[in-house]
Amino acid sequence: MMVNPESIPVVNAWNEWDPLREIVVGSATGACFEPTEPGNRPQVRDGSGAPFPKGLKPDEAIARANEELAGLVALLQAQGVTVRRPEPHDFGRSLKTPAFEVENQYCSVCPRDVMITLGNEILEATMSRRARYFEYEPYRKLVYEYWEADPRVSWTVAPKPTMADSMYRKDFWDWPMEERHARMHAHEYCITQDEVVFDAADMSRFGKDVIVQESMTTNRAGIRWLKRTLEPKGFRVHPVHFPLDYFPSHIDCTFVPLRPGLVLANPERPIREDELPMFTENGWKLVEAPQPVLSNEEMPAYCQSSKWLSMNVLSVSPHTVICEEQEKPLQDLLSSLDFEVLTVPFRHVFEYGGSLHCATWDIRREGTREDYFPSLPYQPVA
Ligand code: DAV
Repeated sequence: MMVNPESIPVVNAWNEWDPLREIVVGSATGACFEPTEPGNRPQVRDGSGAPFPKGLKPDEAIARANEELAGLVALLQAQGVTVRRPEPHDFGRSLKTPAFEVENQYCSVCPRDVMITLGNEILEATMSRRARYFEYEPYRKLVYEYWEADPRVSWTVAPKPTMADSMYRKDFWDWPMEERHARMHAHEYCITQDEVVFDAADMSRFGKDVIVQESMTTNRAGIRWLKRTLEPKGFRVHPVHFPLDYFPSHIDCTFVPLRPGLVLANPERPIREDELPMFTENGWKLVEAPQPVLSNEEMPAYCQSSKWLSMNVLSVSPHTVICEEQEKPLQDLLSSLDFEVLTVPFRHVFEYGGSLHCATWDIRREGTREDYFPSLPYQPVA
């Protein structure tokens, strides 16, 4: 295979902000409601206590989300970005493994949750929920294509956990709020520490450094696996925590880097005090996101994510950010920070748990691995 060694590798993304060349945008086709399982207890948001729907999403809900996803595709293409889409997948099919059964799967709206590009490597996460066990499948054809196209591309699949009952802390969902507050520094959530568990969306890339949030979807064993897998390849992996988030899942509504030296931070979820100096002592500034336009109560009834989907923005370059169309306060803040702000309607995608960052997986950005944290204490592999 002939590859120009001077060219950007087919898979190349070292951070969240370098100029974007190629990206995967999710699809709502075939999506189902997420089933209740030990790692997830979906609830209808209207407070009615109505049972959460099961099975395939209605055609209209899928069409509305697909229309907005198509709008994002068009916007990215107009910016000169190559856009790829997942393969169709039968999410309505039940799963049965030696350790668990689940009545249906979920969707391919949020490739970010399962797939991550770390430099020239594609990494498939373990995932943390039964209904998402096979969620890598809609992306495998693309992975093979990229892997075949350029010998500089590597591909790693994390060990699949059993997702047996023993992997979960069953009573987690019933803890009263006072107990959650009391336990907030223990960082014990619905998954135990017995197996390696992580979702890709708990990671955020800063060149040589990758931060990983400990959460309902990523445990300490998962972070140890990431450290031991990535550090020999020249990355440094840093666990991070946001103690006031009692239901943490995925870092991209909490701590969002926009360009070298600047992070968009969730004002209700400050980073743990001892984890802040890594940023401040290396010249990084945290700017607080404004309150979202919708309150948690006003989010779509079947959406399981918080109002902070507002800050789930997608960077096209260190100067250009895509923001949800109605999030005017955030758009104004970004403009005041000298970003060109592009907007796209995306409210109907919220029902699937994500916004612009969640619904994408960047394959290729310009740039190389940089060290944005030159003054870091030595951290041996844990
Ligand atoms: O704030 O609810 C949602 C992230 C979804 N992938 C939140 C995090």
